[in-house]
Amino acid sequence: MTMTEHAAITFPDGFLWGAATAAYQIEGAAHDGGRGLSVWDTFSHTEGKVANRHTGDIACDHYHRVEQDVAMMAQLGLQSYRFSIAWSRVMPDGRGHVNAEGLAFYQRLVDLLLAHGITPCPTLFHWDLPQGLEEIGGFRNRDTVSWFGDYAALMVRELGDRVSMWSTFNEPWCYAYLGHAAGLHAPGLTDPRAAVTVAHHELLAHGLAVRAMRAERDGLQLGIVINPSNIRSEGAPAAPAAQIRLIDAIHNRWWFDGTLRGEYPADLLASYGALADAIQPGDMETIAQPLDWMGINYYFDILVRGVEAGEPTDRMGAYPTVAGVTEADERDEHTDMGWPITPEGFTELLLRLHDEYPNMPPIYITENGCAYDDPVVAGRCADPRRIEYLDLHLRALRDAMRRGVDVRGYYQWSLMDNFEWALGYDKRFGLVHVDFETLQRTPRDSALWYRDVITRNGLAAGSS
Ligand code: IFM
Repeated sequence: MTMTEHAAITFPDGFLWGAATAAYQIEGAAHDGGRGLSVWDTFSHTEGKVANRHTGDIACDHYHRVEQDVAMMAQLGLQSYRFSIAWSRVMPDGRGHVNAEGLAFYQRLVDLLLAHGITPCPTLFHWDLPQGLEEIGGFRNRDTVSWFGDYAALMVRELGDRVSMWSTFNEPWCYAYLGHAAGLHAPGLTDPRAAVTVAHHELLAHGLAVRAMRAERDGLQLGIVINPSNIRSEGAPAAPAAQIRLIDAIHNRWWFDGTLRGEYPADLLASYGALADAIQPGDMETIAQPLDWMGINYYFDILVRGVEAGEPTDRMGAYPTVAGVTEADERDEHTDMGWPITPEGFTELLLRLHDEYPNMPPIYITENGCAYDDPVVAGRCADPRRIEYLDLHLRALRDAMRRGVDVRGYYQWSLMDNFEWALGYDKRFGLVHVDFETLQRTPRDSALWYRDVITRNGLAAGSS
């Protein structure tokens, strides 16, 4: 990235500023407090699945340091905190027995947040399915849909008096396709039909949970978190347009068409054929429950190219039925994840969603951020690349809002460095640096910069 001068910008009054995390990535205490195992415990303890044999056994030890962590959030000026609830901490087997100690942890977290004036925003499912459910088919098993509904209702009964803003699923595309088609995430399957079944059952579970939560309590603000991307051809040979459209259907349209229109993209259903045989009459009505908000996670545009004759396409394993394309070559400028930096795509994506889905509810940006491994030197961690990334993306977001997109808040990913799934602890997304030997937290320069953004409700001139 090159340094550019920018004008000061302000966000609308009441715009909500926060940061996000997820249970398996930060909590640790995998065997404490009556928690049951999840698919990520199994996966991370399976040889060869996670870089450096890292696991979430300890992670950031947030479970034992929750008081200190919430105090840190308050010092950083966060107005809201997005976290996820570990299903297996509150229902160790995913159904039946409820673990009071697990519930008490989330009650304490919520009470601490409220005591500091921070709005809680829990997600019910951020990929850590109870292992007990996986053993009877996980989300491939249609029964898991109603067990998810029971869990959602339980959480509203327990926390609904203090928490109004909830999301059901985080990035259901990742769980379905990275977990069941590409085999890169838990539970590690490479079975396209399983992936499509899970993609459908996740949305069905979302719809059922929304109904169950509303039946428990009025006035909740319910949403789902999707991770859409622009799909672009870059480099030679160009990717065929029909294949780009198919990737777009799998990655983007399935989720928005399903939840907002009550239908799946016809082109994708045609391509899937019998792979999509889990869909039953009446399911789409359940899926298309009215929503109070939509969560959008945006990191980068997906860049693909056509394949040369004989070149393998196995890197597109997360997109069943797509053929003849592969990931484009890495750009020179990228984050530690290898991801390109495409803030202009953020504006374009939000405008597209606004145009194509007239019934889109108000949007919250529920994740945006980047991995850069800048070290702590003499107690300070200077991370100018993260500040520039965030600055550029906030400007792109404000641009989309000025052009009519209704966005009510923004959560940076992530509050602190954490377990980056199959890549372990080396990819650092945090505003706060975590030393995984001592578990010491050190707010980076970006955390102090973000605190100032929140205070001024905008960006200063020339800050990137
Ligand atoms: O760490 C993940 C998070 O769990 C879901 N969204 C993307 C982040 C960065 O990869």
